[in-house]
Amino acid sequence: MPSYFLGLDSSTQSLSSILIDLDSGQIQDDRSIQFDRDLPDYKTTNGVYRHPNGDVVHSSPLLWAEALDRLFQQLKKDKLPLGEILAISGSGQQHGSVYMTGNAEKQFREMDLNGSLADNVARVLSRPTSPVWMDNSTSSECAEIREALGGKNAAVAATGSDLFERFTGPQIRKFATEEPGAYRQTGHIALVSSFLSSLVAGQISPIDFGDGAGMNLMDINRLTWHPLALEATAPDLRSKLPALAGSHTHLGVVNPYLVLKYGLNPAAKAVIWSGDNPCSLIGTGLVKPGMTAISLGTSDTLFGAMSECKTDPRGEGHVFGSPAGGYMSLICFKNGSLAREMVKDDYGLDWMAFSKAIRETPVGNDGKLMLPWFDPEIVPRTKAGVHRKKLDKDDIPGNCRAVVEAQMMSMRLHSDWMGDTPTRIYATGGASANQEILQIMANVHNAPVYRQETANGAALGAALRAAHAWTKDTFGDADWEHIVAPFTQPDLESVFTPDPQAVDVYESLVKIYATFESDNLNGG
Ligand code: XUL
Repeated sequence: MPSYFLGLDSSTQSLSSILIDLDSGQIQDDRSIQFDRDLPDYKTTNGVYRHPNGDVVHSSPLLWAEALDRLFQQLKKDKLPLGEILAISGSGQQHGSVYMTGNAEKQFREMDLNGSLADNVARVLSRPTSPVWMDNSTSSECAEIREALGGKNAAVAATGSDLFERFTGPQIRKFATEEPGAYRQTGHIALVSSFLSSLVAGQISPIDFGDGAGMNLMDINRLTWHPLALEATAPDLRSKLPALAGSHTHLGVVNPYLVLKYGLNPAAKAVIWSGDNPCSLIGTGLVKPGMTAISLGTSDTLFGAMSECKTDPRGEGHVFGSPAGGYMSLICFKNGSLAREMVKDDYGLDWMAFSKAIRETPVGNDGKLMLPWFDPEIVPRTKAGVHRKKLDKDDIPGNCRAVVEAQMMSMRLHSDWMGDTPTRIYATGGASANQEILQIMANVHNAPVYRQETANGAALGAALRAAHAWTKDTFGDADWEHIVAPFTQPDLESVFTPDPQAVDVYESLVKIYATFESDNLNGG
């Protein structure tokens, strides 16, 4: 008897789903809807609306809701066994926030079947758009909350991270200050993950410890809302936030709206959603401390499970709750696929030509370097600006190699606080399909890189979380390693092994890169 679990991932540019069968250990279906391409009426560019000054970046909760309808329509049309799914969970781009009136709870419990999901959501939005993780417009709010918490170190100790522009607390403060009327009208604030979790569950969903830690509002040690952080952020904030809950929490059965419209199993469990990075941690099989993964998405992230809460003394990295219990460390580099795509598009290349350019250039690029800060960068924190050293802007292959080498060297430099150098790296995310990028990753980090069957580790992680929560609920216990193992075995045919000569080249180059970076950060 198959046992089906569905994982969804609402990321910056797409909504993906993965259907797994826990019995056979197989992925049954893996698909995506691209926001710009498949829902053009929303007029997004790379999934977002960017203010001309570049700092304000929003997206649309209606778009996310409509994508969910579209996806279920496709799954139904393609006759996937929706009526047999035992549990559903999901993953959302982190930090983004959705603002709804006090009527949202009633609306979600009694959804209008004649309207789409987006129609139902439109009735309860108190803010038409949602700031997302790419938004960089809250520096003054960050400074104010940081000061109220007692400075950077105190903020890191309290919430697991220094104040960051994209984190939800500073975003809420900005909204409350700039639009106090609309803020007062807001009865519920959700994260992208808890918003979509609410739609699937047909009730206001709690926020899980993984995604909750990306708000600068959660006490990272106690896993409760942090009273001082709430007070420093906005008035009456506690009453607008849902409960915090463990990532295994199930919220009852799925929304009858989805059962009636798409034929979902009425007994399927709706399991709380989490952030895309905590879900990718599970989707790459990192349920025990000591392994590192790199996700190459719109942003690049480097993360690993930790047994205890160890924070970054420089305040660049983050600690989030791990869905497998304990904690995870994470560093987020904003100029991930964003920067690779900029270089590719600037020179009118496709990905084949981009890869060919890398193959045809020497390891270390003859010392040609780039600081690829096409957008304001998160790590290291700096304004937008692409800087080149010994590298001509017209040197097309040189620029292709330089952007990837820079990304990998930056990851290596800024992840040293996590402890031991990795002995194995698991790669996921769209760009993990690119062999040239993974070979540079292996050489710069001097560790073998393993690639998995699906590049969509976040959706897989969500499906595995659903399977884990259902198993725990049904049998009283569930072993994480047992659940993830069949799905997260790396593809042994595609291991990228470090080349000793290349490792030597990067050993020296990374020092030169570090100086180039710090000179630029210091205005040099
Ligand atoms: C993590 C971060 C991004 C988003 C987008 O802190 O900002 O990785 O989760 O995927």
